[in-house]
This record gives sequence, structure tokens and C-alpha cells, in this order.
Amino acid sequence: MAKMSKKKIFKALGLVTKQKGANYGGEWFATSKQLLEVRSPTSGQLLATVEQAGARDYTRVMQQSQKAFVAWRARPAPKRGEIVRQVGEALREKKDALGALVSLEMGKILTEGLGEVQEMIDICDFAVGQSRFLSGPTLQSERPDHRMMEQWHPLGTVGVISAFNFPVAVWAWNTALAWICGDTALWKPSSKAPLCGVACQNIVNEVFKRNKLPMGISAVVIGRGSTIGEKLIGDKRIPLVSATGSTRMGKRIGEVVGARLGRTILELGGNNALIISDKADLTGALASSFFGAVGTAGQRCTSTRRLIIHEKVYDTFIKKLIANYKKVRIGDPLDPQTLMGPLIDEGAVKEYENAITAAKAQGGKVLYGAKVLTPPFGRRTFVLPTIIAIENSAEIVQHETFAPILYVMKYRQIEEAFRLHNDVPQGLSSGIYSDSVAEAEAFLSYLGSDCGIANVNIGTSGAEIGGAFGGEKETGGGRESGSDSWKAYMRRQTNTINWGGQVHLAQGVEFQS
Ligand code: UN1
Repeated sequence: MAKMSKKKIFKALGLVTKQKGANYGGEWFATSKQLLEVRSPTSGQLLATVEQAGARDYTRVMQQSQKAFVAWRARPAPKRGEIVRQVGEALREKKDALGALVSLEMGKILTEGLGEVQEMIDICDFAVGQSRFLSGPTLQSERPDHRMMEQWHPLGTVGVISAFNFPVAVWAWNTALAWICGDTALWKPSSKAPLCGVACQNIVNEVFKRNKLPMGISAVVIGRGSTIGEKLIGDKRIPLVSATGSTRMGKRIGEVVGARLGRTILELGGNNALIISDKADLTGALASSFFGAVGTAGQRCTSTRRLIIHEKVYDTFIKKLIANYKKVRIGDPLDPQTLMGPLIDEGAVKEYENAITAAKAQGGKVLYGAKVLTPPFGRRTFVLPTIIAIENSAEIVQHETFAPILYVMKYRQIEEAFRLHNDVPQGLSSGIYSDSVAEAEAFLSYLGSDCGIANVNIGTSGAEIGGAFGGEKETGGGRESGSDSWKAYMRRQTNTINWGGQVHLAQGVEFQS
């Protein structure tokens, strides 16, 4: 595919250089007068200016979302699924442009930008099928001639807060499910990738309009966390907030939504490790470690941050890994030759530098990288992917740095590997490379990984949409995407029906005058 120009991307996705930040179908609007400059992480070029949504805009959007919910929930679920099918089709049509926009605005390489749009298409397909199967069990009643069952009903307006690193897919995981479940969705995209938010909303607006559906089933507010974000999480009309971001942000959301007894799905920091056994296929382990640590410039929640390597294979493995690192082509993410693009901004580079300084001070030894590159395109956002040998207990290793820094360490006994693996505050994704059935099964057992995702002979990143996605401990809890994650987007109702005519009290209670 020839490199798509900014002009072409903007045209295909209905983007303008002076954008307004609120929409629920129809025209974009904003009244805050607070401007957000959107710059390319690669070149620093001003891509667009967004006038952010203010408090009044939020109120307008929210009211419309609530109104739309009343109509949308009455539509049969398979008919809602039909709309999501059309959204999937529209995404197929726009895949090249949207994938290129992700790459342009956020900096991941094009194949990964396209992969992200593919995740959106996949979740739409998944949701279409699921729309005919929002099922609950029939249960056995202890009372004669009674039946019990469970039903699932639409929940309301679901708030979605997404991060810059997956600026489109995570929204789709949430909205495709929320929509088939009969909910409306109100999205606050990351201020670091707002144009992706605009583009997605433009795509679905067309589908909703064509089907003559009420406006507000999909709504977007681009605005500051301190104003719009706080309004959204504190809003009692939002029964579920699904948020992706840092643990610090998640704690705040958990606190505010919890105080009003709302529900959350939080997908926060990961500190994902891959154990590489002496019984592993090292070629596979190498490819998976390389993609996990260097892919998306280390800016996935699922990025591999730690390698726990058996001492017998450690030296050989590290040598090969360094050889791979030396060949990483760093540059313009839209150039098909590039393997690693920039970090999102200068702030992220600072975090990268701080982490390396801390690692060195805490006994770490840099094996490769640790260098900010002279700006090839005018912005100080390019770094070398880095490998550091260090103890797991070092303070910096316990912390998620959103950059391509890989900490490597040795183990002798598999139990020790498991202990090191779990000895971090986070619990998102994990993996073991081993051809020993016993080791692999133990890793998946209660003795092994304490993460929400645990893989065998696969890396930590790049999960499929069919599985439930989320983690434990400081990763926040809750699941998005596949399996039965849809249940979080509905309210469960237990029904007991007496068809026999006689009144029976449960637990054998007698109550007659
Ligand atoms: C994220 O980084 O927030 O498993 C999501 C993966 C992707 C999703 C990552 N499918 O790496």
C-alpha cells in the first residue's frame, strides 16, 4: 500500500483541521473556547485544532444519550446486532484510512494501525452473533410448580474512557457490546488521540443516520479529564464506566464511581512477563519477546516488560535478542519499512529516560539501547528500544513505564520463576515458553500466573478479541471484549414464576393466620 497522505486520510474520514469536540450525530459542536492542538508524534506537525467540549456541551450530549437509550433498548437485540453488523462493514470500507490515521496521530506502525482496525471489525462480528444469545439460565425452583430463570436487560448510558495507545479498538470493544446489549455509549477519547475519536464517530453516524435511528446512541466528548472526565465519572446517570489508562487514573475513577455505587471496568497498568524455560523453543520465544517488547514501541498495556529466563539459556538468548534489537528500523510509522515509530510525546521520552536512570541507580546494567535519538523528523520522540539486566525487586521494575524498556533476569527453579513473575503489583498479561507440559500446566494453575491473561508458547501482547480481556491486582479488574464480558453491560434479573396457583414460601417458612 502506498503511503497515504494526511489530506487523503482526512478526506476519507471526514476530518477537518478546525474540529469541534462534541457530537451525538449531526453537527459537531463545542462552546468551551479551550483549544487542543493535535500534533503528529513523528514530525510535530500540527494535524488539527480541536475546540474541546465544555460543561454545557457535556450536558447536551448526555441528555441526548439518555433519550436515545429509551428508544434503542426497545429495539430487539438481533436488530441492534444488525446495526453493529453494518458498523463492521463501514469499518471494513474505511480500514485503510482509519488504520493510517491511528498511525499518523498516535505513532504506531501502519501494520499495527491496520491490526487495530481489524480488532474493531472482529468485535463487531463477534457482537452480531452475541446479539442473538444474551441468554440466562433456567434454574430449578425448590417450590412445587415454580420456575426460575434469569434475564438480562439493557443498562443505560455506558461511559467509555480510552487511552492514546489503542485509540480506536478499545472503544469498539466497549461500544459493539454496549450497543447489542441495548445501551448507548458516551465516549471520552484520549486528548492525545482525539482525531481517532472524531473519525470513529463520523463512521458510525453514517450508519445510524442511514437506518433512521435516533441521535445519541453513539456520543463523543473530547475534553479535559479535570472537567469532562470528572463530570462523566461523577454522573449518576452512567451506571457503568469502562476506562483504560494508568493505575493512578483508575484509582480516581474507582473512588468516584464507587462512591456513587456505580460499576466500573478498569483496564489499567500491566507489568507483563514472559518466562523462558530451558525447555523452550528458543526461536519462538525470541520472536514473541521481540514483538512483545518492541511492538507499538512498548506502548501496549500488554507489552512485555520483563523476561524471566532460565540461567542455562540466558546468555545465548540475550545475545540473539540483542542482535534482533540492533536491526530494528526506527522511523516514520507510516513507512512500511519501519518497525518502531515514535513515543507519543516528549513527556513519554522523559519517563523513558527517568526509568533508565533509576534502573542504573538500582543496580541495573544496560545491555542495549538507553538512547534518545537525534530527531529524524523534528520531534524528540524517538528512542532506542532498551534491554536492562536487573533484579525483579528493584523499585523501577515494580513500576509500569510506558516505553520500550525490557527488564531481563535469571532463574534456576521454575518455582522461583513463578515467584518472580507474580512479585509485582500489576496482573494483566503473562506467558511461558516451555515444551514441558508440567511446567506449562503449572503456570496456568493456581500455583502459576496471577494475571487475567496467561499464555503458553505465545507472547504477552496481541490478544484476540474472542477472549475476555482484563486483569487482576492493580490492573483494576473487570473484563472487556470476548467470552461473557457482555454481561457487564447489562443488568441481571432473577425471575421466579409460580404457575401452580398454590402459595409456597421458600425455606419451608409457614406464615398463615
Ligand atoms: C491495550 O494495550 O490497552 O492484546 C490493549 C493486545 C491488544 C489490545 C491491547 N489486542 O495487545
